[in-house]
Amino acid sequence: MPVITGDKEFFKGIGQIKYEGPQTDNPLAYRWYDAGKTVAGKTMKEHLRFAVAYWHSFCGNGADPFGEPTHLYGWNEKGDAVARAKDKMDAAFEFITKLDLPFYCFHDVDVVDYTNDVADNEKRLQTLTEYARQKQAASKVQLLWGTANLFSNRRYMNGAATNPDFHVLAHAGAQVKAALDATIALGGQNYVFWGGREGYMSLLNTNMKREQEHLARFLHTAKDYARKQGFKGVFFIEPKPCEPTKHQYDYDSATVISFLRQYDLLEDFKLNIEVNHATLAGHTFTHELQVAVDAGMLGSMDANRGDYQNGWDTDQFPNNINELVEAMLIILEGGGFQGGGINFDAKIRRNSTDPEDLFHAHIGGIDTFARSLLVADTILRQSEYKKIRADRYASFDSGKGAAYEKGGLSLEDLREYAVANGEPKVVSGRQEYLENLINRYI
Ligand code: XUL
Ligand code: CO
Repeated sequence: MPVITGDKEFFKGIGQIKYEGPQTDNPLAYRWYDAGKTVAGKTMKEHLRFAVAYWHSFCGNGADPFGEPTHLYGWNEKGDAVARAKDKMDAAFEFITKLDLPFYCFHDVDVVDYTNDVADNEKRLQTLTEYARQKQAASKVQLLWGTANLFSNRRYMNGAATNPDFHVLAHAGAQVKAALDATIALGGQNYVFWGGREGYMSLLNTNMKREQEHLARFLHTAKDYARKQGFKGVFFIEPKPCEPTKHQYDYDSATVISFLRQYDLLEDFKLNIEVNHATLAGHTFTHELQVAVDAGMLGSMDANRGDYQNGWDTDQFPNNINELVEAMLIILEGGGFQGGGINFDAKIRRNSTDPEDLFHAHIGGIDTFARSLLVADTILRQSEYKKIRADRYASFDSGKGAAYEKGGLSLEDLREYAVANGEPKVVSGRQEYLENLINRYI
């Protein structure tokens, strides 16, 4: 049931979004997302764990570096900072409950405006945390993860945890403490670190080794505090190679995993993989997912898509069924998310100005994921997809190949085998066959 506060309805004329099936003509209904439907042993709701991102949907206003706001929705307009923040939260919970989604995610500064006064900010966030607690109780919506925005304030222009000035780092610590307190008070299931300013613009003024050591120390300090407060959730690092900083330390999945290993953080931290960050790193989204799954580190996902013709983080809503089927294959085979879910870190375009556009964007993304889940599950159950890949490695399943895998062959043994068996056969990788197989099941 939608949660609407008093006579304040922000999305007038839009009721509860329901599953109506693929045949419906209703653009404000789900065609594929049937929350209670069981797929591969779990409901769709349990697999996908959708979350709405507070920052894009309730703080973004359509402004870009060249133009003023275009999204004039009427929340966050009247009264002081706390009154405006409550208004915005009313809008958020109305929206999330109309979509019937289980989760939301926020940065501290999304919830309520921050000033430069640490104690004032803490007070404001506590007030809104209490308000959110009531909203959560009334709606059953939960917090998937919280985070602190350590990149917008000008004090972070040279980094937060990696700032060369300890005084700035201390402010980052204060902010993370308050954001952790809020996350814990709201029963948040996870906590995210995205290091948009943790990196460098020029090595000429940067001691990279020292900055990375400071980053690790900061993560340990934050983690120790949260554990002391009883936080049982997972910490996520969200890799991104650049933007806003020229080079960011959390470059991609592989880089982050080796950083966590080097600094003894593997036990508490996993990855939050974002589609458009993967492509900025020169990878496919599926590459980043597979690296995370193979390391047992797939925590969560920030869902969006980039633009094929330009090179920045456009954060568009996901709508590509082929790409998401390939992603869902990896997620399903990998056993799903560890702690996290699918957070729509995506924004409607500057010229999508109707409140309804926010619904169309989310419904489209949700349905594309739900449909991809169904297709991926069918491929895994009914097709020869897994067998074809397994068969490619069959020469390692027995005989000398198996002995080699176990470490039982020397370089001389390899030479002997090569000489005894002559030239290997030419064997196809069958890529086009597999691509067609995916399309066949869509
Ligand atoms: C920025 C980004 C962030 C993080 C949270 O590219 O993805 O919104 O998800 O700080
Ligand atoms: Co993100």
